[in-house]
Amino acid sequence: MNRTERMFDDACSIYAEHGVDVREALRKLDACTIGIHAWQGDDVVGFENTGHALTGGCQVTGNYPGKARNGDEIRQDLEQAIRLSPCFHKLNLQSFYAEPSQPKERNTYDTEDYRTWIDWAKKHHMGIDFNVSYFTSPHMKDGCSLASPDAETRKYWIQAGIQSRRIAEDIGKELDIPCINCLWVPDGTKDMTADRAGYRARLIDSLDQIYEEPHDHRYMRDVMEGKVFSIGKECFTVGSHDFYIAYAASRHLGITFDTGHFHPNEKYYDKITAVYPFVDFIMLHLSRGVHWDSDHCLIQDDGLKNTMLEIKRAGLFGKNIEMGLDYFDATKNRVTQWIIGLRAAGKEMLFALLEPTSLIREAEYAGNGARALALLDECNNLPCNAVWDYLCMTDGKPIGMEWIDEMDQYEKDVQMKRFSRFPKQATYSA
Ligand code: RNT
Ligand code: ZN
Repeated sequence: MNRTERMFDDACSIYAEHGVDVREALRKLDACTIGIHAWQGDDVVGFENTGHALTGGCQVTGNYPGKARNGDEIRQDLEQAIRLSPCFHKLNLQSFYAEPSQPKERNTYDTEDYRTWIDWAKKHHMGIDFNVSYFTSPHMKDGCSLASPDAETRKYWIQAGIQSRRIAEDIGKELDIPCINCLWVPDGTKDMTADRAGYRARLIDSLDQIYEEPHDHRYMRDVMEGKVFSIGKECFTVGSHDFYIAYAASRHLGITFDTGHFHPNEKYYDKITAVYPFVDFIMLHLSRGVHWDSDHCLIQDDGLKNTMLEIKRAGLFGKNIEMGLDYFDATKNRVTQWIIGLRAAGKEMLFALLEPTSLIREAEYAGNGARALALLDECNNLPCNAVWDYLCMTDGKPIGMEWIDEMDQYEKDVQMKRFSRFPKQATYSA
C-alpha cells in the first residue's frame, strides 16, 4: 500500500465513525459534472474576428502571454485542464465559438457550425452547454439586444435565441446529455430611465417569442441569468434577478445564479433552496466576485463551500441542478486558472458529499445548538483531502500539488511558444 492508499483507508474509517460511507460519496460525485467555460481560454474574444472589442459590461483585464488564438489552441488548452482534474466535466460554449466554413451572421448559426466542438466533446465523453453571445456585436444597439427600443435589433437577437434552442436540442440529442441553454443579456441603461416598464415589457415579449417553440426536455433545458448591474449600465438592468425568477417560474423555465452577480454581502447560496421548488432547473455559474462581479478565478472559499453544502444538504446533487465555471482573468496563466477552478469546485463538492449532515441535523433538532455548531466546525477538519488524493490516484491524475509542476511545463512547452510580436487578435488590458 502506498501513502495515498493508507491515508485513504484511514479516512474511510474516520468517516465511517461519523456514519459516512466514503465510497458512496465518491459514487455520487461521479454523477455530477463541472462545466468548463471555453471563454476563459481566449479572454471572451470568440472566433468571429470582427475586431469588435468585448462589450456587455464584461471586462477582461491583463495581457498574460500564451493565450489561445483559435479553436485548436483552445481545445488543446481545455484538454490540458481536464487532464489535471479528476471530476467529470462538461464544456460550456458561447455561440461566437462557431466554426462555419464561411463567415455567417451570429443569428444564423446552426448545429453543424459547432461540428468540431461536438466531435471533440464526444471524444472526451463530455456534454455541452450553450449560450448565445448577446454582446461584442455590431447588432447590439446602445448596449441592448432583446429589450432594445429598436425593433430590428430585437428581431435579430430573437432569431439568435430561437436558433440557439434548436442547436442546444440537437447537441443534447447527439451527445445524449441534456444541453443547458443559458440566456444572459446585458441590456440596461447607464443613467436613469423613465421607462423601466417599457424595457421590461419588450424583454418579456422577446423571451416569449424565443421560448415559444417546444423542445424536448430530455435533450435541452432553458435557464436565464440575471445580474445586479453591468459596467456601463449602472442605473438600470432590465434582466434583474427578480425579473428572471418571476419570469422563469411563470413559464416553467430555469434560472442561472452567477455567484458573482449579487451584492457582495448577499449570501447567494441561500437562494438555491429558496428558488429551486418553483423553477424547472438551476444552473450555477461559479465565480469569485471580489467586491462585485470581478470574475476572479474560483477558489475554495466560504461561498463555494456553502454552495456545495446547500446542494448536498437538500439532496439536490444531480437533480435538475448543474454548475459550471464562469470567470475570466488575463493577468495570469489562463489554463492554470481553469484547473484551480475545476479542482476547487470538485474538492468542495466532495467535501459536501462527505459531510455527516445527519449528525449535525440531529443535534440541531434535539435543541442542542452548541453541539450542532461544534460538529459543524469540526467537520472542516475531517480528512477530505485524503479522499481527494485517492480519487486523483485512481483516476490517473497527479496527486496533491504535483499538477502545478506539470502545468508549469505546459506553459513552457506550449503556451509560451505561441507568443508573437504581432498578435492576430486584439488583447484587452485595463
Ligand atoms: C456575464 C454573465 C455571463 C457571461 C458569459 C460570457 O455577466 O456572467 O454568463 O459571463 O456569458
Ligand atoms: Zn455568468
